[in-house]
Amino acid sequence: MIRFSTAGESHGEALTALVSGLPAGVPVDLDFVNRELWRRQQGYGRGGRMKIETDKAHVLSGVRHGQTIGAPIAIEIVNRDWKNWEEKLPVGAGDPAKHQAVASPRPGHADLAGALKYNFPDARYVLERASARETTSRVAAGAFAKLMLRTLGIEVLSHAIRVGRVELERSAAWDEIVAVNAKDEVMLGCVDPATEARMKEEVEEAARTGDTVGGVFEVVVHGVPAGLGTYVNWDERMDGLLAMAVMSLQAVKAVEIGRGVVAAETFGSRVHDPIQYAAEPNGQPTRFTRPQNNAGGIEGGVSNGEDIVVRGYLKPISTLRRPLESVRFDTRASTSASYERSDICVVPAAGVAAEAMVALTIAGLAQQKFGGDSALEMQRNFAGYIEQIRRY
Ligand code: EPS
Repeated sequence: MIRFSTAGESHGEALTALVSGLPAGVPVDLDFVNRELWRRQQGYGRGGRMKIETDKAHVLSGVRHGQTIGAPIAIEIVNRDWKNWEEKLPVGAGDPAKHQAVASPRPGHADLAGALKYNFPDARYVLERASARETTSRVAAGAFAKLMLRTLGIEVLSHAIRVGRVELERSAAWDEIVAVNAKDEVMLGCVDPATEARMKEEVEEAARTGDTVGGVFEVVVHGVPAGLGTYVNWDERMDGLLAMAVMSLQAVKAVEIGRGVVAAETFGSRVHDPIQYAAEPNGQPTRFTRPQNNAGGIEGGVSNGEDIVVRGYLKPISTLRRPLESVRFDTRASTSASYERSDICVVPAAGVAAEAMVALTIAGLAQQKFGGDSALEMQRNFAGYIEQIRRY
């Protein structure tokens, strides 16, 4: 089983991730891991914090001579901002006068619910852990899941479908998604330049008015064979597992598999993907194919061999430069919500974090199905199954 957990606070010394269950012998490309961390920091509308941080993975265990050794992988990503917080957030008792209270909770953030739950006098410790900075750890862990999936020829990428009112009004081909993610300058991660320019205007409007803007990202998994996940038990269905993985990301408020939302408004005859059996034009062997992929590659909680498509719907970031009404924790007096700094739009960054969650989920299902303590054993089991499908 692949397991992972994260620890760390937004302004603490470091963020960490612990990943276990990957087979031994997976080649580890640290430049790839660090590029994933870089990608999470990009996008038009990111906040001031991204100018301070250059997230880099410091691998402490589980990797030797450039390969996994089957042992738990511990990763540390140092917070450069820590030097400004050492006295404000000490591990020891420190000087209470230096505590930097978050005096009035932000509507939409975990501030109020968290302070009530953990009995904190203000929201400082809440935001330290609730912050989306935690997704740095998830991206580091997800990069290792991607490296394992790569040995099976499976890839995971994302792109932006919507920013505020602006939507990509066509589907994106896999090659376009690869190309937009290969860029060294990230705008909003949309495959269509004209749509991306309009998305940028949406962010600019939010920036001008002290506001924030949400949107929709789409994660695509390419190269997954039919048969991962199962319908036999509710908690083993791939769509349910992916929904939880993506919904657990900060600011994600809805998850869609394939065209699930449109499907609810459409007749069945127009939604379901007809089944064909043909050779592909590129000379691939004859196989079951679909002229469209509204199901997003999953039927009955099982992958069906098409690309897996998961969309995440992001609410706008809850820290506003023109804050909403709130109440002081200490006096209960009406005031504005706290503001230090904030992102305006995080759609492409959230897409990268969702890729990590999807990669970890798919890697877990692949590990369950194909098993293997070494990459060699897993690849052999995988190849045997692919051959079985081919001969079906
Ligand atoms: C984030 C770092 C944070 C925020 C953001 C995500 O940095 P700071 O709080 O120091 O500005 O930019 O966090 C939130 C959106 C949030 O609500 O807390 C990051 O690295 O992604």
